[in-house]
Amino acid sequence: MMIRSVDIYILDIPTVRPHQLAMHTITAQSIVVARITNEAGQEGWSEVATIGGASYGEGTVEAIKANIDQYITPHIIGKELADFSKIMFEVSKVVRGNNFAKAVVEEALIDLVAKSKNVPAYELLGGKIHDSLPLAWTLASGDTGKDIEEAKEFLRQKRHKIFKLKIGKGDPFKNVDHVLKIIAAVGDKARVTVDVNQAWDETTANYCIEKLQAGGVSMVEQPLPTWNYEGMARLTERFMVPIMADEAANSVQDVFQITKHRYGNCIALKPCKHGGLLETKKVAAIAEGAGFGLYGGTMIESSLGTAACAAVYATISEFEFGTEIFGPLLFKDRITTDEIQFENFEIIIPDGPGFGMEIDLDKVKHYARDYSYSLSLK
Ligand code: MUC
Ligand code: MG
Repeated sequence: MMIRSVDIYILDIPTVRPHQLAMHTITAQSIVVARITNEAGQEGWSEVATIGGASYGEGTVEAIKANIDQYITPHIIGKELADFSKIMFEVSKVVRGNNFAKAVVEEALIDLVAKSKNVPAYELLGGKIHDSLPLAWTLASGDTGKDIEEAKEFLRQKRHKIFKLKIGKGDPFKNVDHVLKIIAAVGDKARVTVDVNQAWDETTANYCIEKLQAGGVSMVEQPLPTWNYEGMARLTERFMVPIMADEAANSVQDVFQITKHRYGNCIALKPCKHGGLLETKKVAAIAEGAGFGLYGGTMIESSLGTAACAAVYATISEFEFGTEIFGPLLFKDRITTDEIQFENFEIIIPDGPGFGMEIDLDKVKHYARDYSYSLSLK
């Protein structure tokens, strides 16, 4: 069955509360949604997200859309859909980088192939190992009291017992205090990790990680800027607490170098960073071979993108740090009629055909950024 069309939409969906990272506070999350249609009119849908325009990483929703429309779509129209792996291999020969763009296209192809075979997408990825996975939540309201209340409430609801704190913004020493207060409040019932999002220099990292380690933090994510690989190696050597590479761990080749030189000792997976679900499996295999722990990361995708992450994470053997694919719980609304289920501190892997999510076209139209694109939605 041939590929007939590729439509790319940019959507902005509000969040339930402001979500504060080092470089940006999210109040509405920007996502890119892809729809790929085959000759029979069947549709595959997928989503990737970015954070804070170009402030988190180089990829922006505008660039993702422009590069797909201009440089990727022409290579896939008319191709045999079942050959999704070959299609993406051919795309990689003519488009460098652009991993987010490649990911959203590849995932829509996989959703469509799986739907046309009436099987869950994870069956095209080797089959699932997990029916559900542990789910962390990010406490990022920007206020210690609110964060503690939020953590206690989610423990009570059995929603999360792993909490990640975003501590890249503001005074590092006050932030360490903030973490220690949260550990004092919920540390006997929950694991507490921190994400610095590249905000520290090495001296600050040495000082703060010493205090965090002594205080019982169970993992430190991307403390240094991505370029400071050697600094990451020194921190990994010095501290017992695991040092996770996130923004630095993108392509298969990046991850190989990180594992080889121990620029950290665990990896946050994110299909968008790696260029799709197939590449995510390769990255996971490299990490596994090197004895690195894995974390099922998120760029804060809504239900559709989260279901795509869940499909591939379900096929990966072990997540020492659990997952953080909590996006649907942070969004005020969703663009699918199906909802992701969360139960007993875990996310349930959707089991329907494709990613198990039916699109709500009215919602896509409602949140689509450019009305001319929404008019073209059928
Ligand atoms: C990141 O850097 O990990 C993931 C969870 C969250 O709160 O922010 C994202 C990005
Ligand atoms: Mg991170």
